Amino acid sequence: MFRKVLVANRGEIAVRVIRACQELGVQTVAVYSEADRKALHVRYADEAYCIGPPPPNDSYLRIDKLIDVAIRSGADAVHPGYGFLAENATFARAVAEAGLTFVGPAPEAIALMGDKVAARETAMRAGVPVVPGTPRSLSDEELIAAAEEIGYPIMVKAAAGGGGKGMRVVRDPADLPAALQAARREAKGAFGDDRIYLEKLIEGGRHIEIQVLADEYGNAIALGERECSIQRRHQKLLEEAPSPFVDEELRQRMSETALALVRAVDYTNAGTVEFLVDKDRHFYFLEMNTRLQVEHPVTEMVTGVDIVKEQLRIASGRRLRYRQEDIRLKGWAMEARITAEDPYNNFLPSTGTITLLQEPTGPGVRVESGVFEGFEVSLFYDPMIAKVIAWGETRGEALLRLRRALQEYRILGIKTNIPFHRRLLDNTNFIGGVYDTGFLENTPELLEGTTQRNAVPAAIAATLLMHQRRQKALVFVGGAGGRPSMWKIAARREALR
Ligand code: MV4
Repeated sequence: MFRKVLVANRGEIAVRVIRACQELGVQTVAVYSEADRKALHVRYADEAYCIGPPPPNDSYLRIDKLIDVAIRSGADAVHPGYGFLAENATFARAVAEAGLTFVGPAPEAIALMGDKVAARETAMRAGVPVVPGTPRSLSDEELIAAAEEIGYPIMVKAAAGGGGKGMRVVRDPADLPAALQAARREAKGAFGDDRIYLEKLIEGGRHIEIQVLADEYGNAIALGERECSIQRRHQKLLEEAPSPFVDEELRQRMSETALALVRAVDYTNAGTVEFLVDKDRHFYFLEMNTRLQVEHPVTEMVTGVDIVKEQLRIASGRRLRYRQEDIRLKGWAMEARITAEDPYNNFLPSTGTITLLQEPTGPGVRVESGVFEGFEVSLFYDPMIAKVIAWGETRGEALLRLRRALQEYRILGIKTNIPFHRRLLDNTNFIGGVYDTGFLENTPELLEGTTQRNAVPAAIAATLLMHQRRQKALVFVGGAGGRPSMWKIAARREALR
């Protein structure tokens, strides 16, 4: 096992990786930008190095700085987390060239799956069902001819895209030429690669992904599926494991298919094979993510496998601790991504100091958070600040626990999407597990603008509470339960004005 690991990330995932290292007796090196000087991952790591000003391009994306700190600190390995450089083959190569171990797959696998056309071709060769479409990227003339074969509606995709970037739907053949040009222009601008390809649009599908783990000795296993269809503009908001749509037979077929792709590319470490599943239960390969995913905890909760520890074990040359027959799904897990965004103002990012933070806990509740009271939420980074995961024996219990947890969660000083999640958990279609990738689009009442209730009293209470704490005066406002109530403090203070 490694002696020391550099975690090339920030926020909740950096904390998550540091925790796994600590449980394995591995020393940890954190890196931070000037905006993250007081961040939780800096506090929890054994060592921490400033790598520059807040903008990611000057800090968390600077391969040279990360490699320099890895060498100076004497780290043996680098864990990239997710986002930033987690799927950057150049970074993975640079880590290896510096004589360290990259905790993830080989650079070749990262590059292959990062090219969505090459990934599709590889999947086809491995016998993995792909959405009917063009076999490779073609010229506009060839694409227009191919579209007639595929049949409309069509999804135009960028080879260097992924995660929904550079995708566009075309329903009318007359719109295709312009759509191809726009897609190429966008792809060239965003990825420096204007190759595009076509697929038949699968409508009303569900985004269901299979978690895989593979060691360097040919042992590859699937850890069940995750349902990730609750997305807004290709940002996942809530995920669950298992999927309410998948039965044991479909799970087996999707898992075997995912493992066929894993074996075809000699994949090692943790990965996720994404599928689109249509209402007739046909599934099609979408993409393969060559990193640890945000939503990995729901799989951990139902399988009992610590995926981050297995990543570190595999990268250090150990064998997987599990065989496929050891994997049993127990219960149900549901994760809500907590973001500093205003769900009543088009999910506009919210910044500011967290003046009050009370995290939920209790039976079956897990919080993965990168923030604390007094933390300054900025616009420099992704708005996701934490995840709440609830486990239950049944989907109903997991849902009720998640609802309870979100009622307990108090975050003041910034706006969060918690009110959105609470409305989602009250939606009858969601409660019934009846939803697909179009769910949010088809349920506008979950997103429509309303003023945030109790926004003003909450702000008063938070300010007073902070003021109160500074004064260290104990103002006890006996409530029925004898507990000081924020509202009573606010009311009393108002009365004293
Ligand atoms: C599709 C699709 C329907 N038909 N491809 C989204 C991101 C990437 N993982 C691939 N994605 C999709 N590809 C075809 N041919 C539907 C999705 C999709 C999606 C599309 C629009 C809005 C939300 C979505 C959520 C998950 C998947």
